[in-house]
Amino acid sequence: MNYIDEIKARVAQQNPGMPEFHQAVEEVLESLRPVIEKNEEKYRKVALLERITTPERVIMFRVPWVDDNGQAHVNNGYRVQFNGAIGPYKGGLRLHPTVNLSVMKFLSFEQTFKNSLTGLPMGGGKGGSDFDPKGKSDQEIMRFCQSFMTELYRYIGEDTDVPAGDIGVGAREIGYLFGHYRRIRGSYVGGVLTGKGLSYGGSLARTQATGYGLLYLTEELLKCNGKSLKGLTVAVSGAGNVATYAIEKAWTLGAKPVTCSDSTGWVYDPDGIDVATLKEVKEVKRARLTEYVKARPNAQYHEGKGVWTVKCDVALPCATQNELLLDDAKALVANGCFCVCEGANMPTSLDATKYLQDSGVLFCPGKAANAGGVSVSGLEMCQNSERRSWSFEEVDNMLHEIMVGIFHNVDNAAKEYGMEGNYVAGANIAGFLKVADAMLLQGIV
Ligand code: NDP
Ligand code: 2IT
Repeated sequence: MNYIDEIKARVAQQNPGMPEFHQAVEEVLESLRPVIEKNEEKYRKVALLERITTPERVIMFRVPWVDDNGQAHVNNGYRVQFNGAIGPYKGGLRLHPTVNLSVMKFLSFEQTFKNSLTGLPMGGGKGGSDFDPKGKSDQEIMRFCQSFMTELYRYIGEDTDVPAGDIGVGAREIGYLFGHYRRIRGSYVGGVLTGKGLSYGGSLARTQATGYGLLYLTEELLKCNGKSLKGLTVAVSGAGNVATYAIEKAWTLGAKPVTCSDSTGWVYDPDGIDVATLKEVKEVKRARLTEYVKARPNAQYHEGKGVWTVKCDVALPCATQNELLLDDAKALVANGCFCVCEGANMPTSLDATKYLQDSGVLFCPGKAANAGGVSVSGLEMCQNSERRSWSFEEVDNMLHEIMVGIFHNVDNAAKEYGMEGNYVAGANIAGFLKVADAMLLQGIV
């Protein structure tokens, strides 16, 4: 059997019942065929693919907490430290009822290649819990975060593993996590978390970074394909951190974002999504999107799925994994969509990705397109080590430069391996080569 098929079988056998992890590994390994063919003997000898598909460490722990009525609850806590070859493990924490070991492994595996693409010295990690923050009071969120950190603190550190936000973890949660870490460590280690508040070591532009970065990369991709964002209609899914700032930057770059969605429904606003209303509903009130349409009489609210049935030129999935399936891809193509860039991690299923690529849609995978968030996290770490802070404009300019750089790195890797325009292959190959090189140089570890 060839090396790639052997590893795919190995991953399937060793990780039963983990479909998201299998999906992520499949996507990466399939892209690597030409690279592995060239180097098979060298990689086999040092079990490189076995090691790169096996996390260095998986930490699982109990998270007990007490609700406002005095009732105790228990959730599962995770941190997967997937690959530390090029820097301290780095990646977000997700709080969502769908979190399980498969989701944690897929996210930390993807993060390894994403972080490599940023050009910054960061390894891949991810963590979180199946705790559902919806409907919880601030006090309940705080107690949960403190209990979670009581276990996690032993495994993290500014040179070891640096968590940040992801779904369900924003400024409020990072604040509670940081406060508790500082208390139990008895030491102020600013660089142990990123996405911190501006008053205690956070970086300007981190909040905006993933959404803005997604648009910077999309703009560059379109430019290099003889197109421009100006005047285009954009469909966005999600209504959280990534979606909100993607919508904001789409407007700035001359496009018109017309949709957003959450886990219960989606909104079509023919006048374009109003960013101030969206922020008021989601960031301030933490309410449902039904509140958005109350403030915008021309907008329509639809229950359930369906955001990809809207006529658009560009689609930006910014909610969660496997939210853009084959039928959605068909609807997008039928409606004339010619560009899909992933703001979320693995939002597009494998068959949908193939359909989009075969239909000539410009498709950029999340590990390149949403790398702006972790890039500015890397810049936050730099500022923390230097004990200084850069202006919004300085960070935003660096973010722009990094995203343009990522696009060209990905584009060039695809060209070099004879797959021009296949940005999935380009991203996987470019991300892989740096990590693989570091692993080869560091011996069997
Ligand atoms: P948020 O928690 O801020 O927002 C998530 C959004 O997605 C919400 O609108 C949420 O709706 C919706 N959503 C979440 N889970 C589901 C689900 N199972 N089905 C339908 N809708 C869902 O998270 P972020 O914006 O930070 O993250 C969005 C995506 O971007 C994730 O894939 C994340 O991994 C990725 N990402 C995030 C980065 C960051 O810096 N934050 C960086 C790079 C990638 P509801 O509120 O109703 O649950
Ligand atoms: O998926 C991601 O890249 C993130 N959630 C951001 C991770 C980070 O460390 O900023």
